[in-house]
Amino acid sequence: MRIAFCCTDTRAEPWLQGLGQALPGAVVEVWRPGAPAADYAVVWSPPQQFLDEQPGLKALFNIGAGVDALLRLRLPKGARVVRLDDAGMSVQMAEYVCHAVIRHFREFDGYEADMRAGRWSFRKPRSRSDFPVGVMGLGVLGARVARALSVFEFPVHGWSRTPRTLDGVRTHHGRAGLPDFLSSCRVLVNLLPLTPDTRDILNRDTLGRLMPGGYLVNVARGAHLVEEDLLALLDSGHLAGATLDVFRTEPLPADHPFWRHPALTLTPHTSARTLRDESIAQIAGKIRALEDGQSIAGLVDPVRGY
Ligand code: NDP
Ligand code: OXD
Repeated sequence: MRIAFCCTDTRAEPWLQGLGQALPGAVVEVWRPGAPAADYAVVWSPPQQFLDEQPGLKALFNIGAGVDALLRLRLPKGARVVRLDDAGMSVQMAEYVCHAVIRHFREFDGYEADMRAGRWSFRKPRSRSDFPVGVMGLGVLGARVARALSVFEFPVHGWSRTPRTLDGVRTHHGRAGLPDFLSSCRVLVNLLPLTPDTRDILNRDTLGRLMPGGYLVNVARGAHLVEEDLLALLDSGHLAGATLDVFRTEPLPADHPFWRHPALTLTPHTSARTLRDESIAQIAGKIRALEDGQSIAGLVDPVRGY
């Protein structure tokens, strides 16, 4: 069995070693133009030429959860597309989002500024019931985040494409359920995949439906958010702030207005990192299952886009 590794911005050596150990007998190598075609591929942002040279590929394993960039390419016919299915990401996402929501709710930025100014001053406790949180996307990551938030006793709402049930979460679904979902929330967390249906979904109209003093946490993709609309809603005071991990252009350009906005907290696309050992174990397990004719989780439907 041949496994081609074709991942931009990723050090190949430890992946080759890990996959080789997990799949004894497999030839695992970094793709070079003109190399023999592979049975399986492990990819992140591969060039089109790589895909064009893989006529017999059985499956493409994306070493991230989001496949929006991969689905923009022309894929080899008959190859299954498989995304990372948690592999240690959901706990990271739960940490990141709970941290962002609690930091805002408890006004820790204000306490930090007071501490730096040598000021001992209390803020009035705020009520959780005034801070309902909505999670857009109730998949592997969104469901974990919604459950984690409910442990802190925030009222939690969730929105998905099809109906979902989650203990402790009031769920809504479909375009018809969106207005009611949004108007029930003060804090909005985005964990949707980027598809033609969800591009630009965080805009003046949708964010404008949040309760006054709303707060956004975008940890999915930059192209979900219409950046000028966020700035306008912050400037009008309808939104109190946002924590953003993803951007339309990454790295965020040096002259981008987000860098200097006082109501924004920014991180460099790091809310849930790909963990190499967990990912190798998951991919190797799925290759073994496919070779044995078994079904696997994490298969992407290219028509649906996730
Ligand atoms: P899943 O595929 O498991 O879940 C997707 C969820 O979104 C599902 O609940 C799905 O609904 C819902 N959804 C999809 N389309 C729509 C729509 N049109 N309307 C309403 N709901 C919709 O994905 P994951 O949870 O694993 O990952 C989510 C995204 O997080 C990834 O696609 C990626 O972009 C991003 N991500 C970001 C990272 C970072 O570091 N910033 C790291 C990892 C992922 P249904 O349940 O009905 O199918
Ligand atoms: C992912 C990501 O999709 O890193 O996994 O954003």
